[in-house]
Amino acid sequence: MKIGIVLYPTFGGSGVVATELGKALALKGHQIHFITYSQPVRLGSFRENIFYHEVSVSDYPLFDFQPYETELASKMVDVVRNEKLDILHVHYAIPHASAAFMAKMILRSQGIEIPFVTTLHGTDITLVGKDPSFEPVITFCINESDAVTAVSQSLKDATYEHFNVTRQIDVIHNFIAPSIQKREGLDLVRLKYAAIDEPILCHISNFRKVKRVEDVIRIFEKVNAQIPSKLIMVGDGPERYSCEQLARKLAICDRVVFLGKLRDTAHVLEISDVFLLPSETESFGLAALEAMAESVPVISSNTGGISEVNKHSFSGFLSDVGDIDDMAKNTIQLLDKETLAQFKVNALAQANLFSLEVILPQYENIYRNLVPNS
Ligand code: GMT
Repeated sequence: MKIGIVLYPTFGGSGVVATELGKALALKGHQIHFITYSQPVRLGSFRENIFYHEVSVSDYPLFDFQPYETELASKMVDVVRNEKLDILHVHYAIPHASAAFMAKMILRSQGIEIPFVTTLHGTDITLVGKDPSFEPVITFCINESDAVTAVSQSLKDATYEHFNVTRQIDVIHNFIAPSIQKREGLDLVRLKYAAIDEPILCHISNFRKVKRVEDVIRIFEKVNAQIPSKLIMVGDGPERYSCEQLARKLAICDRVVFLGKLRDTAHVLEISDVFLLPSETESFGLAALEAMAESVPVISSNTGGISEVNKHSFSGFLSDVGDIDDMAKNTIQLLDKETLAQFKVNALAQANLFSLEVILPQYENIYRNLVPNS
């Protein structure tokens, strides 16, 4: 099948899922055409069956705001027509599903029928979607999609709750991408960050407000007071500065390392003992799944879809949003040597429920239902 994938190419979870999905489909022999404004972070080097079409936004002086959605729709029309695509799969409702609808209508006027699948990832529904000014467009483009998927049951429920959506939504969870090559000499790498008996706690995100990164620092301060440890913070975003300030104020900055944005976050997870994800809202929590796939148990909030991936008292612990005392208490409990060893095994077992082998066929079924003769 020839599939066009439209995504945000940045460090966000939706872009990671869309890119890894495309790479996995390409390995199975599908021809994949990524359409977006810059090379997706996880795309990597030359691969068979993968093509990338860049949407360039012209800088016309008359416009205060450049019309990305229009340029994207035009690019979709061009790629569908010239590459003879069978289907479009857009990740994120706005502006991708609305641009796909426009492209579909333009192509129909030229005698070409193209179905499009919309995958809802979360912030399009839970945050952006709650801004009433977006509501009519989001409702319309979800209802006009030929198939809609959501990354958790929780997100599916939220979509029905906040929008007048009449079409069926299928839940297809996030999945684990094929793992990276394990590094040699991990113990030596680990020693660069922590003493031999010091646990390493880790957080990876885009440091948006919704991630509650200051909670990460406060949880760590409490844990470190009982069990001397290290905290590795990966990523960057609007809350990074206040987080660094907080670490200084609490006089723990010699125990906290801010690494900034990294492509291969799995290398940090390999040397970590516990992953912290205290988010305000999280439709699924891909970062938690990626941690568990590296045998790292997760201390998280119990919001949104996180409880569909992190199992309380098995792969980690869940607490109410903002309950840093409970999260610190759970982390200390988890750092007991035997408990940690058991939870590491459990975390990997839990992550394996979301393997590519389980999830990929669910997307292929959706495509096949819409393009039966390909
Ligand atoms: O979490 C982010 O800030 C990025 C965001 C995105 O839209 O790219 O991630 C969302 O999609 C991921 C992939 O489906 C989910 O695993 C994340 O939970 C979700 N983020 C939120 O709901 C905050």
